[in-house]
Amino acid sequence: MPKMDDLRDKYIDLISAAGDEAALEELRVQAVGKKGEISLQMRSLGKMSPEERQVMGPKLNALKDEINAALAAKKAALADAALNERLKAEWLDVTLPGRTRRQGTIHPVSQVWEECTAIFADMGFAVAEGPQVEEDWYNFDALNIPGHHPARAEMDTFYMHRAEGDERPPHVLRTHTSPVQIRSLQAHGAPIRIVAPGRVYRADYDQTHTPMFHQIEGLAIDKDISMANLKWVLEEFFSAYFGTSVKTRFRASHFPFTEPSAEVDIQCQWKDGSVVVGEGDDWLEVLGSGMVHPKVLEAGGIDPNEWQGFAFGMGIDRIAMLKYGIPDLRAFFDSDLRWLRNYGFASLDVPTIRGGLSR
Ligand code: 2NL
Repeated sequence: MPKMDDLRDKYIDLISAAGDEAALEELRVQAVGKKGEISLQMRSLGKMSPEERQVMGPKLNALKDEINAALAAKKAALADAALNERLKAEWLDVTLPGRTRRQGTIHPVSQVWEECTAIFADMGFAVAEGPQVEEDWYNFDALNIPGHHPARAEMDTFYMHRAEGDERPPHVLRTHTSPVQIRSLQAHGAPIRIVAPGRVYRADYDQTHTPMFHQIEGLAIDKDISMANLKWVLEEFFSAYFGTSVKTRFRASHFPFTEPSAEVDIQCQWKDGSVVVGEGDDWLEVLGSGMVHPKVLEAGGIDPNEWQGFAFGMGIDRIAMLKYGIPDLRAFFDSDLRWLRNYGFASLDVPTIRGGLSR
């Protein structure tokens, strides 16, 4: 039988060197488990003389207690060390400043789009929308635009590719939102009062034209709608939109889809290179309009002997440029958005949280 002190020293050393809980458990089984070294010795007490047993019994019990205590102490020490490791690894400096969040903003064109539809909605116009890829019948024929009209040339209009043998009617990227209004007429009939805002496409690109731009068209059909109603609606609209009363000037014009037709100018003044609306005695052309052509009413399934009304079309981007003094249309769509702050829109690179870190 190994000497008790040797046994004690062996296990106390092993326990103190144990690297983790698993090693500690192994030592526990080895020392004081059912078949452990100390348990075996306890079992051998029965073979001892009573005198021997009286000495060895308490000694073995004390040793067992000491080893159990050492195991528990080491276990606690290991748990402490593990917690310290975690605390060291997972510390968090809650006093660090927050990360700067860049705040987005509505695009000025979207904002103007909404402003316009809201103003017309207040006057009783419903909002209509439709496809951007449109049958050429809806985009041109229904609007009394003849096949030979220059607007229908591939120079000016984006035609969708058609595979050989595709017999479907030609499709174009709509060049105005008028087809939406034809579809609304067909679907709902007269009377009708709608605006059709949306994206439109023409093959054109310079300081005042982009191949995609935005338009809002209006249509009011009833028994007795007149040019006078058109004039009131437009003056009401411009005054609401520019926030000041704006004089309008109607000039006789020509569109295939209206008769008579008028181009509409708004009162403005040039002040060192930029334009101010609602002042002065200069004029700025902003929209086209007229009484809907009988052929167009017919295309919409409406009897022109029974119904009549006005229509108008206006560029959203253009009146956004006017309101916010933006000189180049391309800035809306081609540039990144940092320029926006020049026009009073919070731009994407302006930190909006005070005290945030600058990058
Ligand atoms: C312009 C000209 C215009 C219309 C658009 C229209 C729509 C239907 C029937 C008749 Cl469904 N007309 N729209 C009418 C006149 C002019 O736009 O220069 N826009 C910027």
